[in-house]
Amino acid sequence: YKYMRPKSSTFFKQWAGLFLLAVPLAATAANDTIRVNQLGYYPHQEKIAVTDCRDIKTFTVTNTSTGQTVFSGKPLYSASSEWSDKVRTILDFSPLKVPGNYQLTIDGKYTVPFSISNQALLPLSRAALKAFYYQRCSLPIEETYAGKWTRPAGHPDTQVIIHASAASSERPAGTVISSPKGWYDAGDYNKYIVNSAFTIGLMLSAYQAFPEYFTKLETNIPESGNGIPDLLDETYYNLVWMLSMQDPADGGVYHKLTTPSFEGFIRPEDCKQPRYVVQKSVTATLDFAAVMAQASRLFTPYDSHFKGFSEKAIQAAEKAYAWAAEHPESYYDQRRLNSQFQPAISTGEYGDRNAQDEFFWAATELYLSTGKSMYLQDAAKYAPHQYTLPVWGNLSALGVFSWMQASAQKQEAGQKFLPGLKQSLIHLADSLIQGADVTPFHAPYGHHTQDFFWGSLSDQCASQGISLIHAYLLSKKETYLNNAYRNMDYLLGRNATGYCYVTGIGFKSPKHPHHRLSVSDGINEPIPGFLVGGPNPQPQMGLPAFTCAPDEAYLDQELSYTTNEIAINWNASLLTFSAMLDALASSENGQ
Ligand code: G3I
Ligand code: 9MR
Repeated sequence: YKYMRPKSSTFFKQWAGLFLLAVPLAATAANDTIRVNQLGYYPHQEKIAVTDCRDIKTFTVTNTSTGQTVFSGKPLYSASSEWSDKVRTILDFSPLKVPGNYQLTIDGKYTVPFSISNQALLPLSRAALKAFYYQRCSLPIEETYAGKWTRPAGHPDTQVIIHASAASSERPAGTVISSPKGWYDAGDYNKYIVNSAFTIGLMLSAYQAFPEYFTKLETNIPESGNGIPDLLDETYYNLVWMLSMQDPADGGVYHKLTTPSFEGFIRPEDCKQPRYVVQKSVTATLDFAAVMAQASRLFTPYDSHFKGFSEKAIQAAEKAYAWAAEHPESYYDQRRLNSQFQPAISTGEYGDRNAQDEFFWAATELYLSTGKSMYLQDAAKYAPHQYTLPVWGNLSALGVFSWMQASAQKQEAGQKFLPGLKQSLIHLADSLIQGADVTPFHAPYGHHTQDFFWGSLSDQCASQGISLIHAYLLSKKETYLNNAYRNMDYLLGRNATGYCYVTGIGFKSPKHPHHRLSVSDGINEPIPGFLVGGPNPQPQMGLPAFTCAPDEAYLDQELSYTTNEIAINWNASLLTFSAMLDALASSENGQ
């Protein structure tokens, strides 16, 4: 995972001095003595709060509308942090099951509000999906849908330059192509195929597991009310962009559409740097093939609306797959690229020198959509030996999820590898939940040093949660589902910093994400619905190193891209995690 940083940037110079003066190394606020899920609990859900207070005798829960005390209890257990002398005490109020607004009080001194609701995570699913609308490129973001976060269109991307690394005889360097729409990747304004494909693939994995849920999930976007689930409309906006990233001559797909170096913290409409498409890569091309094949299948029922998209997508997918099979070693290597071509490119790399998982996912989706035996053979050939968490750099889980959703007949075709992968998923689930209920935050995530790295709230915490839900769907073992909820509670506030890590949700949430759209819009509140990367003890160039525990290594600062950026793939994890839990909860409540 290599990337290069530009040597300096004005943004960095402007802010560096100020930052050193103003920033504490670990973030804690006064009023978060008791850590709870700040959004809400389902009636049937286990309900746990955690506090650093010592020697607690009792705690009580009061209904805030009636003033009545409805529950009192004693601590369940205490556990020390693996990295500091902090002792966390676990308070269990699971017997309380009546929807309402409450307040938990410890020894009459400290209090925290929380709620119980039949649709606890519905607002999160909505906000997490809506966030993609705000990331839309080349489009004015309208007040009707965005309220105060309205903005003019930026980055038309109708004049994108073929970079020397991407030159071909039909499209020599400097040729101009049109490649509009799509989502901005993250805090930056570039568009990267690998991450886009992972993002859509994961979102579609939730859709194919719970299609009914998504027919009801409306997010007030321009397409809402057109009879198509908003999730499909939203992903379509990015799929159309992706189609334009394929070279029609040979089927290969450009790795990314990017400025040579990152833009400053300016508004989209003020961005003037030229944008390029760079080298075709095997990973981008396979990810494109996978997601087009998958979308082709899932969009078929709505083909009259999307006017032939399904056919176009499957053709594009097959052509891409053929290119990848002929160029299996065409990895994207930015350092090598820069040693050969001008201008140098220093934006996100999404580098990955192993395409086995991409081959597996693409062959899987192509087989499930076309039934052609050559794809089945390749799926078997590239099938992983083990189940791994879904992350942008390892996509095999997306193939596994699709196999698990396929018809029994198709599953039969995968009998060489599918039973082993299911077993491996269950095995992973068993190891994740092992001992979770005696840890400081009462969750599978958050008590190992390796749980904290760039983007780990998505790539570890939510990915574990999603995997546990799939293990539950496979086995119907309640404990997997229960532990998935625990990771969600961690994301939403029951953790070492007390942050609910999603912008605009909860009483203590990130206010200064590394997000050019949020920083440059002149509005105080960040755009809502985004999951931040989260605690990450790896030092960031130019910032003081963290001296706190890894689970506290988080800064709510615009500069801190290693802990406080937002990204489409992270929001895909958030949405998938939240939507699957909410869909299961609504079926449990008979709604
Ligand atoms: O170090 C961890 C290791 O401890 C852990 O076990 C393992 C699990 O997969 O991951 C390891 O590597 C990390 C890697 O991401 C994999 O997730 C690296 O430390 C970390 O530096 C690397 O970060 C990536 C970052 O770009 C830098 O390349 C993020 O995943 C990736 O999300 C991020 O993506 C950027 C784009 O390049 C540009 N746009 C913004 C976007 C979000 O920050
Ligand atoms: O804003 C960029 C963010 O999207 C990337 O994840 C990150 C790492 O590649 O880089 C950010 O850009 C910074 C650059 O790397 C170094 N100079 C300051 C830039 C803005 O903070």
